[in-house]
Amino acid sequence: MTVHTTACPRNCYSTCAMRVTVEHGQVTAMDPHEGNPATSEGACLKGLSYLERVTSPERILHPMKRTAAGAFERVTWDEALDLIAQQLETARRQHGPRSVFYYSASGTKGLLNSCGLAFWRQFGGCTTTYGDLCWPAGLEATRLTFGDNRQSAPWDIAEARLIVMWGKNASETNLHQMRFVHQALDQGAVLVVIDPRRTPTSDRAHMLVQPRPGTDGALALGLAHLLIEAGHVDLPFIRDHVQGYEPFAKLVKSWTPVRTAKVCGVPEGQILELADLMGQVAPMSICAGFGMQRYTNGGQTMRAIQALLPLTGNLGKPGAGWIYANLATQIFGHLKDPLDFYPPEQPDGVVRVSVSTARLGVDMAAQQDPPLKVGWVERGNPATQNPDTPAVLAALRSLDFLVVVDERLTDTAREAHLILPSKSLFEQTDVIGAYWHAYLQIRQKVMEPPGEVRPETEVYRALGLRLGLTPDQLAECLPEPGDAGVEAWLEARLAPHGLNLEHLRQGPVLAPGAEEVAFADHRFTTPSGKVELLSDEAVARWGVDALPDYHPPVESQAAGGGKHPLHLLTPNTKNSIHSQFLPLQVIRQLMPGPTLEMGPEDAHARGLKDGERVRIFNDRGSLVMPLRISLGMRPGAVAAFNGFGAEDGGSVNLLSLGRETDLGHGAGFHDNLVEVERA
Ligand SMILES: Nc1nc2c(c(=O)[nH]1)N[C@H]1C(S)=C(S)[C@@H](COP(=O)(O)OP(=O)(O)OC[C@H]3O[C@@H](n4cnc5c(=O)[nH]c(N)nc54)[C@H](O)[C@@H]3O)O[C@H]1N2
Ligand SMILES: Nc1nc2c(c(=O)[nH]1)N[C@H]1C(S)=C(S)[C@@H](COP(=O)(O)OP(=O)(O)OC[C@H]3O[C@@H](n4cnc5c(=O)[nH]c(N)nc54)[C@H](O)[C@@H]3O)O[C@H]1N2
Ligand SMILES: [Mo]
Repeated sequence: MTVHTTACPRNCYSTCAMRVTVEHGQVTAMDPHEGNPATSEGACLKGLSYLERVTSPERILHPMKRTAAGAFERVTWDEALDLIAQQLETARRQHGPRSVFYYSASGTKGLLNSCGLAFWRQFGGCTTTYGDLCWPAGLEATRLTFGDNRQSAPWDIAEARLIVMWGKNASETNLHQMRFVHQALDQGAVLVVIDPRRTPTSDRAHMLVQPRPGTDGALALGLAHLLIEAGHVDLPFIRDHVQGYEPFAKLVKSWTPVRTAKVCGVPEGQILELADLMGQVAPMSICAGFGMQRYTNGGQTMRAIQALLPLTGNLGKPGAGWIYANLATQIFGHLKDPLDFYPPEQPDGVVRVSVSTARLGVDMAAQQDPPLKVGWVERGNPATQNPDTPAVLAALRSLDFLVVVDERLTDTAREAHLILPSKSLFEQTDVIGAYWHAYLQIRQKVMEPPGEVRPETEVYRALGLRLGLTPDQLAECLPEPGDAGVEAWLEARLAPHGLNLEHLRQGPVLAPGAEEVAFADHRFTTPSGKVELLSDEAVARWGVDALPDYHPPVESQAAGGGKHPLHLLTPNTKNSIHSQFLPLQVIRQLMPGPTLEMGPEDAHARGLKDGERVRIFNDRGSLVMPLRISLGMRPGAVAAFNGFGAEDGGSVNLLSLGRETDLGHGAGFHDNLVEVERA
């Protein structure tokens, strides 16, 4: 029996440190690792379900090729690699390397992920995506306002007297954060949750504000109006550290409680009460989730919310500030700069970055000179996770040849001509960062991959040899073969930061720039050196207003009237990380399939009963699933979790359109209108 330090590499705030026990080559136990005080309770149920996930009979253990009849049959690695090499060579010869499309998303964290694109550069180039499905509107808003995505240590929120959980459902998506929230509450802090849905995060909330989806920007402007009018502003802080206060104050003059209440669909009294809390209870932490930035106005919404902190002087102090994303661990270059998500003004000449990930299907189809011929998907499941599923499927199906690297048969893998098996978190060593805490962690190889599974780096090496890459070219993009090669590759990247693998094996290590209290230095790396309520860069780069004025989201404007009057929210659940974990038995027991949540008024108006099957539809598509009537749902809004696929009838992006957010090239998933009827 051996015990190893490792960490969960899923795209999740918590990024838990763990100790795993291995007996006879199999993981038999997963325990908390005290070296990461942010996640000291240990892994969640999903984490514990790795015991099932890595040995699941559903796991793909060898290459599989689609037959003419549409089934998948096992092939050898030699057959698979020969076939891929031949397809790639044909595409490159006939259309040039940019006819190869490389798509990767957020399936796993790790420095070795960068080998993918590095390989395609050596191939001669490829076409790939820009933007991100997740958080870029908020990242860019934060950068424009504060200069950088810095945030205080996770436990600092325990010092807050007022916590505003704004569009974040931490009880499900960052459950380790709730421990520190509970500490604050136990010491008398006030918790406000702002979400159109009542979620478990509001179980101990003093106030739940349920705005009309996509109107949070207006709510923030209305709150700013009241704070300024009541004189609840920190004028010395504003004088020294804020740019644009005067024009901002002028803008919010028109955001009276009456107007704000009308736009947001929130009682006027609640807005007054919240403004009072913000004006009188300090320190205040605003913990912003990703919910309200998944709209076409999401970036400006985030800027408007951020303004409430400098107005009230809630920056750079313990228990105060903006909690959105901590990029302290992104020290290895390729993720450091949120600008990486944007199309480079000067493409590097080899890689064409021309497909918006929010518009994946439509943009793929639009590629000419050359058109896309061969696709390679790894760490992503675009057939369920990207907006506008029909366009995504059409684009994938129009390729001559599609390779998907995954550990199970996802909706995307079903579209592949060839599926390659992927490693699990226990089967290759890597180094991972996080975006809530500031710990760098090792994700350790603790067992041999099962079956014929090979890590991506080994697959690329074998493919590179077939494509005639020279030893120098292979060394340029990949580690040397085997575990020793991977470790040497990682050491070379850690060394410049004074780190090494042995150190990480002892336990999580704080990133060099980690801060206890962000912005305590009052250093804002914006063009003016101040917090920018007014941003010329926002205008120049994104063509939005210099002030975070409110504009309704494109589609939601028509809510209430018309044939599709309901907002469809498609949030995340504690039971999955997007499309991952849902198929496991242990998870199925808790969540057997998709459901649609609807408030009693909307259900009554449609004559619908709890538990019956309903059809959710708009002009883009329809889905059928059981209805769950919930007192916690705001009238006019319904919700179904994202992550389920076609087989479960829960592929929610059949109903969404690929619209980019106003800042950062994100995806406006929640700006989505539907109607619901009995199925
Ligand atoms: N268990 C679990 N944890 C996860 C993930 C997961 O899939 N499962 N995913 C990880 C990733 S990649 C991400 S991006 C994060 C996301 O973490 P969160 O931001 O917490 O999650 P979301 O579900 O996207 O959105 C949060 C809330 O926003 C609400 N919301 C929707 N529209 C609006 C609006 O207009 N205004 C307001 N105020 N609220 C709105 C939704 O109802 C939802 O409850 O979680 C990470 N952690
Ligand atoms: N409607 C709607 N859609 C959404 C969202 C929403 O709120 N609403 N949220 C969006 C957000 S925030 C995000 S982050 C995205 C997530 O979108 P994706 O990143 O595409 O989604 P995941 O389901 O996490 O998984 C990707 C795939 O990676 C595979 N994978 C895991 N580890 C590895 C590995 O080591 N190697 C390889 N090759 N594959 C691996 C998994 O098996 C899984 O099939 O979804 C977005 N989609
Ligand atoms: Mo995400």
